[in-house]
Amino acid sequence: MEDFKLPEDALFLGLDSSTQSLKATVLDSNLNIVATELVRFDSDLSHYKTKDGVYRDPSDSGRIVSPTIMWVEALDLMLEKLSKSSLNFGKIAAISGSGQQHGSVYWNPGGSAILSSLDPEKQLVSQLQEAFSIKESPIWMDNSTTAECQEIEKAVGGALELARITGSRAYERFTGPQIRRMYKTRPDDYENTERISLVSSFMASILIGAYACIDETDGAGMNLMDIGKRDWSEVVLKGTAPGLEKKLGKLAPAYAVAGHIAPYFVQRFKFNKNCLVVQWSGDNPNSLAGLSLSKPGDLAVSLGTSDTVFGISSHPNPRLEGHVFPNPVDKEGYMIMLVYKNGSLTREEIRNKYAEKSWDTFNNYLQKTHPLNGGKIGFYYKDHEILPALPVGFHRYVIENFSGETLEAVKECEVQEFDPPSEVRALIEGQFLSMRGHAERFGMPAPPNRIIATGGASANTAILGSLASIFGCDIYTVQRPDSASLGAALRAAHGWLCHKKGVFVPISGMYMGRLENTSLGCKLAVATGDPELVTKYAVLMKKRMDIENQLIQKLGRR
Ligand code: ADP
Ligand code: XUL
Repeated sequence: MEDFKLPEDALFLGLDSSTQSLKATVLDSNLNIVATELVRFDSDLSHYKTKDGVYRDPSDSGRIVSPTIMWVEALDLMLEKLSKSSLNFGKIAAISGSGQQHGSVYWNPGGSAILSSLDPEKQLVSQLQEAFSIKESPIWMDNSTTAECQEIEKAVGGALELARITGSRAYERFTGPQIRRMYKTRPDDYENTERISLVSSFMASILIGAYACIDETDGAGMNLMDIGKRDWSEVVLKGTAPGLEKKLGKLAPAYAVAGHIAPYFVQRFKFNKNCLVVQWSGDNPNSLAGLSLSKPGDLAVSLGTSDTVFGISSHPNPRLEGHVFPNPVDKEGYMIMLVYKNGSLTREEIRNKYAEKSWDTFNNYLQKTHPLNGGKIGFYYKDHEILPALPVGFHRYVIENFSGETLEAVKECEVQEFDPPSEVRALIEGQFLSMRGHAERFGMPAPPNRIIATGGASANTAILGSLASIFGCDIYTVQRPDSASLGAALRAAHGWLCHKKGVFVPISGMYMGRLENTSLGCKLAVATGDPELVTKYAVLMKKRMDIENQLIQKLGRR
């Protein structure tokens, strides 16, 4: 135990550059939260005129981007906010971070020189304006690269082969297809790109004043890395774009040190010059760390802008559905994950349309309607969905004669709309039935030992109640719903320790035997529901998956 002790007055900073905001969590050496901070893109940086942190192409091309420089200005603002609090930057021993996965940044040939000569008298935003070869970063919500996905899959021998190599078949939002699209549609800009970063390695690059490596975990969200070798896959790079390896730089494990903090931050904010920057990683991998997910029977459900379901596995089996990434805090292990695009923003849309724009009314509707919703089920896609790949549209059905016992003699009938309370229940039940159906199909534990819920909507216990009834297990939450920045702070401490020891040390050593006395401790939020209801939900889930298959046949993109 003693071996894993962190220096008594040291602090560890975790940042999370997510879709809608930049968040910060600071942990002390006992792994307790001592400070948090938030910069919201839409409201705190309203001059960028983003909606939900993004620009959506009105032409229905599926192109969704964010202004790269906005993420830089968010860092300026975050550090200013933190410096006005009582936080002592000089005590921060290490920083790490989390970035929305898949989003990419394109540096022009001057980028590296700008990074290494930042003037502490000026804000970052004014100095990095000219550092990028394209000014708008494609992000995880983008859906414009179906042709490139097909081309890459074809080049490597099919979707399953690509999944076997990289952990996922080609997905529109993954960085490889995005890069291929840039190479095809903007060849000069591609040529003029010196380096490509992910959101995670981009933010780390600013902090170290040089290009940071892409970490192996977030790197697996690109459709470019061989997950077995944890290195770029030659065959996939070749099928994506020429000259790519040089632009990507090297990969590094998530627990490695990216570098010391740049002199800019030492001079401007009084950071200690020995402060380490530990590799940044993706938001879902950081949440896995922050939720201290270490048992194969446990699942995490993140209800953020996207909804994700993830767990750990030692021998994953990549399939046509779902993703496999290296575990960011375990040298040999993997994380497995399902991702939905229609998460919180779709819940907000239904809340605004049917529940007086109020979570209280939304919850009231959820509580006053009956589980199984009298056989009313809905598919709500405000944005093109990923799982399964279906276009924008709402589809509602009533399952006639549905008792929950059997699917014999039942028949679905498509309808235009439900009453408002039933809309709310159909949305929530639909989202969680889909998660349960796909999780079981992907080989995730069924039922899970427990679910740890996180993300903005995990603050809502009415929503968590439905999650418990549908999955048939207890639902836990951590102290705060932003587990990604918490996980990043924990990984900062982990990376610091690995660096000090000169070898990889298991992260659990840092909190073993005292998890509940730290801010990582989970608490029970909702207990398992009625087992009879769980069985009935299994029947409804089967029906839902059947209808989903019909929708895929009718409307699916590929
Ligand atoms: P991200 O990290 O992806 O930017 P967050 O995890 O911060 O997103 O989640 C933000 C979302 O949380 C908001 O879009 C909002 O809809 C949702 N949210 C916040 N509070 C509640 C609540 N009480 N009930 C349901 N959803 C909520
Ligand atoms: C994961 C995914 C999203 C983003 C944004 O594959 O696309 O969860 O990480 O949160």
